[in-house]
Amino acid sequence: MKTALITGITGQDGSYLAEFLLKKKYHVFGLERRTSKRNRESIEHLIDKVELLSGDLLDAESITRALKQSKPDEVYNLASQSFIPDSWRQPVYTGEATGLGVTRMLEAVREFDPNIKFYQASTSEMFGKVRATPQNEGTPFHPRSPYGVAKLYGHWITINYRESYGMFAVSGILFNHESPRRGLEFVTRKITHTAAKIKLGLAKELRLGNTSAERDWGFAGDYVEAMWLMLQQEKPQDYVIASGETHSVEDFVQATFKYLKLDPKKYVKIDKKFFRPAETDYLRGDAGKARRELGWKPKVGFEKLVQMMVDADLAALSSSKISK
Ligand code: NAP
Ligand code: G4F
Repeated sequence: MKTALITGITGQDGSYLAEFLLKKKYHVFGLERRTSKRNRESIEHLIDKVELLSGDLLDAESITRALKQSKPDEVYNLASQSFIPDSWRQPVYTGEATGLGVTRMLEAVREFDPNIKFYQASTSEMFGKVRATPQNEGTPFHPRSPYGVAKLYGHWITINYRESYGMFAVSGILFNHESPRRGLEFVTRKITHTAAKIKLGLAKELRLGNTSAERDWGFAGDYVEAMWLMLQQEKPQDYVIASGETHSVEDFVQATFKYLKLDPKKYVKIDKKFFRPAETDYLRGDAGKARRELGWKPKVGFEKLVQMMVDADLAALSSSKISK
């Protein structure tokens, strides 16, 4: 039986990855922050199946303690301050958690057991103001947010530990991936959740920022498999994981409202408050290397993703409406 330690287990990807690894018969440990309000909604159904350890990427000792307690074969470093607008409001904190946090993880792994395989959650936000389309592993980076800059540091320090110490440390450069467990502040879930509320008479409008921005969206459940596959290879390498399709935020709105048989013109308002100081206008990934070498490809397409998220929001909101 293999053992894995997942940082960020309470997040969207952490919960899907924990489920995936449990199906593969892993012993799963998760690093969880002590926060004023416990955030276990996405892993409530897994609480008896995983072991939660207290820790924070800002606290090196807590990471070392978690490694000693779990003795993992594989570490998946998914924890980060991942909401881009907050990275302008808290740039130093974002650098600490999303950037330096990776070094704390790598250094703790190196000192405890350098044979542990390490996965770093890199991101398409590192491409930012894109220099070529589609973006692949060779495309130059130009991050457009403090978050993107911090992630780029995490990306390069992972490569540096691989090259300096021969560690099996890899980065998955994942393009946007969504699900019914996506945080409500991210645009896809904000759209499906608010539109479902409108449908049920619980909201009157949906306020959005830049609806011209274009993203390469996939389903989180498909993308966690790629993380695992990267750690099963002979050689440590970085991979782009993407759907290869681009849609605008406006397309996402249209697909959601069409599915709910609502007219978006009646409800969607543009609000300057949600525009960013600098924007990543367009992303489209080329996951050809992952397809060839990992045998990975996405299963859930754009329309299916939208419908899955809308259905889940409608069901959850309807049941909470009934219980009130
Ligand atoms: P998410 O839902 O925002 O989850 C982030 C997780 O990190 C949460 O469990 C959070 O814990 C934890 N965390 C935050 N700060 C921490 C700290 N200082 N110490 C320990 N844990 C901390 O993110 P996600 O969508 O699952 O994404 C997973 C990872 O992939 C992130 O690193 C993200 O930046 C990256 N990524 C995501 C996407 C995407 O489209 N989803 C694409 C590329 C890369 P709490 O519950 O305590 O807040
Ligand atoms: O859903 P978003 O907040 O995702 P964003 O900024 O692309 O970041 C996500 O994907 C990255 C991978 O590329 C991850 F690394 C990162 O951790 C995160 O998971 O915004 C998507 C687009 C942006 O262009 C934004 O300006 O939607 C636009 N948008 C328009 N109105 C909005 C809104 N975004 C949000 N969050 N809220 C709005 O009201």
